Amino acid sequence: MIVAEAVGRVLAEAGVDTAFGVVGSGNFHVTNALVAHGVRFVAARHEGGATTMADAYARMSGKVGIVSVHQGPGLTNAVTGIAEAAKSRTPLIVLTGEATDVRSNFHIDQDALAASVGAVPLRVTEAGRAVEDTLSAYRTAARDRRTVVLNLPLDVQQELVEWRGLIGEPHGTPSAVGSLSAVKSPGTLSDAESPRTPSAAELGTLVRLLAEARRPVFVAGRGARHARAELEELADATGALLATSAVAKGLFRGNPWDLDVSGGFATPLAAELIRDADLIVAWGCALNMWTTRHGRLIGEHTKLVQVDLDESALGVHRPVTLGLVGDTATTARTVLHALASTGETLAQAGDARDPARDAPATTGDARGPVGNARGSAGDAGRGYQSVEVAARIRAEGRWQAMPYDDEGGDGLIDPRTLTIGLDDLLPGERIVAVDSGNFMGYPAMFLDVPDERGFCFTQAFQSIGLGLATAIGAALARPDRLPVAALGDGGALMGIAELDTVVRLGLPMVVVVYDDEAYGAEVHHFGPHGHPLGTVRFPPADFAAIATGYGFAAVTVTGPGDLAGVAEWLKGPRDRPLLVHAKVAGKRGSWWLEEAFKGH
Ligand SMILES: Cc1ncc(C[n+]2csc(CCOP(=O)(O)OP(=O)(O)O)c2C)c(N)n1
Ligand SMILES: [Mg+2]
Repeated sequence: MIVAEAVGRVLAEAGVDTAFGVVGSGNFHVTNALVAHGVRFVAARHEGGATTMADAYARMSGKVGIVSVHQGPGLTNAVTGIAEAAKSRTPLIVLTGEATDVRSNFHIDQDALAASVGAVPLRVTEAGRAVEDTLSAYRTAARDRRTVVLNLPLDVQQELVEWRGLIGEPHGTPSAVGSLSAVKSPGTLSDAESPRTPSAAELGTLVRLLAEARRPVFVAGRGARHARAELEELADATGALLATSAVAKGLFRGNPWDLDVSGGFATPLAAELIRDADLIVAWGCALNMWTTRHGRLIGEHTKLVQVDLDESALGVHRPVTLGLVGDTATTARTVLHALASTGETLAQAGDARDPARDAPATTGDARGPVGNARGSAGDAGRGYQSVEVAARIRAEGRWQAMPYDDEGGDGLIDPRTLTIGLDDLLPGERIVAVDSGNFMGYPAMFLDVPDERGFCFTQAFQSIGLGLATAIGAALARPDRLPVAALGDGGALMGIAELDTVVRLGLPMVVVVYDDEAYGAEVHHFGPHGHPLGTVRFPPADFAAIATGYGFAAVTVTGPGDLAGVAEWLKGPRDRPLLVHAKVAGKRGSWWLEEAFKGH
């Protein structure tokens, strides 16, 4: 077989089940080899879309993402998606043809391009190394959680290679193959393979800080999405409240101590409780300006601990009291054992009452954060886990409970009213993807998600236009959930080509367009300073007609009554996806956007 076929076969045999892409001559054979060996291939309409689909698929499935693109322009079209994946440390392989002859129209410096956005440029260098080079790329993606651009030079692709399987191939060492089985599922490295584990002294310090803390809060990030059980157990043992960064939203859903997202999307209650913490432990979380509101969510005397696999992530955004290098689940488990074996008395003085006796009645909100599989806050009374805090989380822990003045009318719906209405209508088993823009906080705050695999947030590069492709990749990873894409009108039109992919794949998706006929983020950024806004405002676009042209069903929403059309679609048969064109009121910018402007 030729090298291109061998590359596809290696990836299929390594465990890849789905690949995305746009096929040209330079990636035709490798893509067909993937298909021939049982991999599902999803043809996107733009390489940017394909890459973000693969990124979202990887994030929501826990598998290595694969995208296949043509050399030169195929790769340049993919670059924004590659940058997003690389910044998010998504295990992703970009298979790309490569025109090494400088006289080729397709020639560019693909290594420099990949490196410039933080991806790892690798290459299949010769026929005899095809299997080994491909396995090496797979390991880099899976084990090191990196986005790899695997260049397939056109001349090398055509060379003949004798297939001898993954084990026993001419240049594949047994150890190279042996370690492959350990990296099939990213994020599940065995303890022995973790690059480092915290020292006994570091662990001892964390145990002491936790034992001393009266109001500890755990903030879990992307690097803790596999560590729910361990963190909940440790939180219960130490009386900690639980929060997440935006990318890990949903991780603690159903836990009575879940504060939801820390940062710009935090409820006033979550912000207050996090600010009042005396110890914050960040688990696999960068503690960036979004998660900490530029540091304002961290109290003056709050001690800060950061646990991360990546040593270079420690203390980058905030100075930390203690930084530990290690896997979050393993570290939490070790700390829990250490606490138990040292017999630390964690119950804090002054919290000695029996909470089971005096637990307050619930607020009657049947959809509140309590009433979960883990039972109620019956153990309240330890650390920050008090009866009072439990009651406040029940009463004020969700954005829906916050009163607001509806600003809709005159053919426009208040985006909060829209989103709350959708939250009520859409089934709970959903997977939500959110694009970037002024509107983004509404779906991020008002649409509930079932768990951390119910929210896909491709926002590390802060690009608009990725939301629809994100929803497609997420939908394919979780076909059991209703996919919801929340987009602004600007981001929707930027990524519009993939509406075709949604229809072609038969995805039962709900695409919600928050249409303010503007790049609202820019309007609210510059408007208050008196700048002319003609460059960022647009005439009306008929999204319902556009979507119908692609084969969608569509509903135009100008007031709460129009949501009946969504209810009607939900009744079934859902044989066509639905686009909800919401004409939203947008006189004022959203307050989380003001946070964003401070970052510019
Ligand atoms: C690829 C890209 N281009 C431009 C921007 C700058 N930008 C940020 S938000 C935004 C407007 C988005 O408009 P829309 O999708 O309608 O959402 P809205 O802000 O109106 O809610 C723009 C142009 C960006 N972040 N990414
Ligand atoms: Mg807009």
